Amino acid sequence: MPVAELPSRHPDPWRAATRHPFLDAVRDGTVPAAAFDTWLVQDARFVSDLLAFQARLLARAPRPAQAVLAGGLVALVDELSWFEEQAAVRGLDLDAAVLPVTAAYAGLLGRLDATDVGTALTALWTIERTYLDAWSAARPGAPEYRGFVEHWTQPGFAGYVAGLEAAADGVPAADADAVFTEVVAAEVAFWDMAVEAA
Ligand code: HMH
Repeated sequence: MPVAELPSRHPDPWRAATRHPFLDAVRDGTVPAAAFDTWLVQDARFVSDLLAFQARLLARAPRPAQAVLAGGLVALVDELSWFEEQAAVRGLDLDAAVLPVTAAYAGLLGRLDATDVGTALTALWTIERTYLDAWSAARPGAPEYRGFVEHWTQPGFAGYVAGLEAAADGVPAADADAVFTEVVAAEVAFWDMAVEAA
């Protein structure tokens, strides 16, 4: 089954992860700055965890998946620099305590190391496709958050997600539905954290 079929196989979890009240509030400008900042600091931590996971995945990836994974690693390093700039502008401490939802997501990434490579690639595609669709729903974004919405809806990001899709489709996954729903649930919990921080 192509991974692109997964969202329509699990429409309710998919909608919960990609049409979340947090993104509605980013679009409408009703998200409190403190809640956004809490989310931003945790997301920087997630990206750091994702970079480490993806580096481990590259080490065991089949030849056709290597280029997209390596390109994604460079993009994640740049993303961490971008988070540091945003944190400096907003006066945020990126070394703040890791919240339980962020630690739980890191645990999921760690468990993916022990899965077959097709399952791990399906998970990575799900992580990025969820994020792309969620931010796309926040377009154009309230003026104070527009830069973030534009950052996470750039054409280059969509192209990267398409490359991950091809990589995931190139390797069979033991249980694509199970890993898809587990990742989507982690994404919902991550957005919920931002709303709870309000
Ligand atoms: C929670 N999921 C979450 N944060 C991100 N930055 C991405 C996906 C995309 O890398």
